Amino acid sequence: MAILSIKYKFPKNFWWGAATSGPQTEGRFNKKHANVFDHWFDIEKNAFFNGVGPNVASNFYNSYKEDIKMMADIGLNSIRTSIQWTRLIKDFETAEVDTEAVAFYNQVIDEFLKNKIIPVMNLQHFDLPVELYDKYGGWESKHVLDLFVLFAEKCFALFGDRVKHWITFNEPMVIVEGQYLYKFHYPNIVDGKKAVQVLYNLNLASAKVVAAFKQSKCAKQGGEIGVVLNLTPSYPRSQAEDDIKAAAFVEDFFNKSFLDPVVKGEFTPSLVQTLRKDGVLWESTAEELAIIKNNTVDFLGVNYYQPRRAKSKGAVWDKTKSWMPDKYFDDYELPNRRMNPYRGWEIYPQAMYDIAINIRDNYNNIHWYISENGMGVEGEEKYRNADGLIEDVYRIDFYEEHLRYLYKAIQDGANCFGFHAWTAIDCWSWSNAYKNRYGYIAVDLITQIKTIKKSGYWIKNVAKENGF
Ligand code: BGP
Repeated sequence: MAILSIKYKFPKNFWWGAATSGPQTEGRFNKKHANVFDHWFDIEKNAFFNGVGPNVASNFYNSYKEDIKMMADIGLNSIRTSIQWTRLIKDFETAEVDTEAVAFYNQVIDEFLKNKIIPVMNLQHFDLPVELYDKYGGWESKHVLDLFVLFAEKCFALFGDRVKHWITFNEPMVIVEGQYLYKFHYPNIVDGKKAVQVLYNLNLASAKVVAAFKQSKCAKQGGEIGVVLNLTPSYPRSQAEDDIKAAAFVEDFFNKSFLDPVVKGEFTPSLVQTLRKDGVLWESTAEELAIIKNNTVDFLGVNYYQPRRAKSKGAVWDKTKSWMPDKYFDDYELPNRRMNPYRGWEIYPQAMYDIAINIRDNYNNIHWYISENGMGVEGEEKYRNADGLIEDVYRIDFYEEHLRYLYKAIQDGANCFGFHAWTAIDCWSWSNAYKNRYGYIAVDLITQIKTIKKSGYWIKNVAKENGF
């Protein structure tokens, strides 16, 4: 028998895991409040692929024991999910908890530990309680930031004895883009000035949660807190000066706007300058900026799916239009780019290396991990073979290609401690619902029967060998 040698061996204790979130898995069973997506589904079912909403999701509320066991069966040693604000908290103003929800999350955490899986708990994954939007304007309101801190403190106190890795926000920039710029999160507002204020407020919220965490027993016992950012590098169309300038703005606005404050405690000077010149800079106080300065994160999670490419503005920006970041760039489509046609995203594994080297060279080589990477594919049933196995070799290839670049970056000194796939078990994907499947494990929506795909057996081996 041929002995396969391991060509890409990863550092000791590497995290081989996967990410998901409460609102995308649990289902709304026994949940007393609605988040913005629950509410959007309640009022506009057609906004969701095939009219499928978050009510059942992948039924994790009822099947968490079996689901976690399956995650352990495919060798995963760490899982990120989220605690839903709309489930845990009964009264948002006082942070009085719902006791059934506390029992649920306790059982989930204990189940992870029993299965030797490190639980990584995120506090916010696009699931703002809708009543806080209706009452106060959600993230536009600094009062809501303080209510979020109360919720976070409850989580640290209740679960911090067992959960040692916390995340303040998943992809805060996507909240800005989805809710305030490009209409893919309820309430689908288009308002550049508000977007900029929310961008600032989310940074402040994250820093305030970090400050609260530092006071917690969990932090004193060695627990850590981070944030998950979607760092999609911005490549210019060409080396022409105006293309480089356009890409630099995209980098400032979509990446550095969070990366700089969370790691360095300060906003990017060139971004501040542009926003001030345009009269849209956020309102801030010296006290708030000091909170941001003094409460940077312990570690970073990086979600990477696709690169962003930018070119200089083709048409002159209409000055009568209200402010949008798009004033400074046009999106650029690379000719003959490799595509994932189902999701409409370019595939560009090399970016893994670029992200890692940027963190190494410009962000103090902070320790970080890939917190999401994955390939969403529609109609995977057609890949099911006679034995009932979905042969998702395209997913295995996708992961191996990305991991090779990550490996090279680690060889070159990147401080990366793990790789989380999106996702372990096919889950509900916002307005795309169950269109594209991402999991190592398939879910049948009618029966809720779950089966391991070929990629699930692949990752099991990778985790066992700590490489491939
Ligand atoms: C990330 C989100 C996830 C997940 C993933 C897949 O941006 O953090 O929640 O949804 O993208 O993307 P999509 O669901 O849009 O296909």
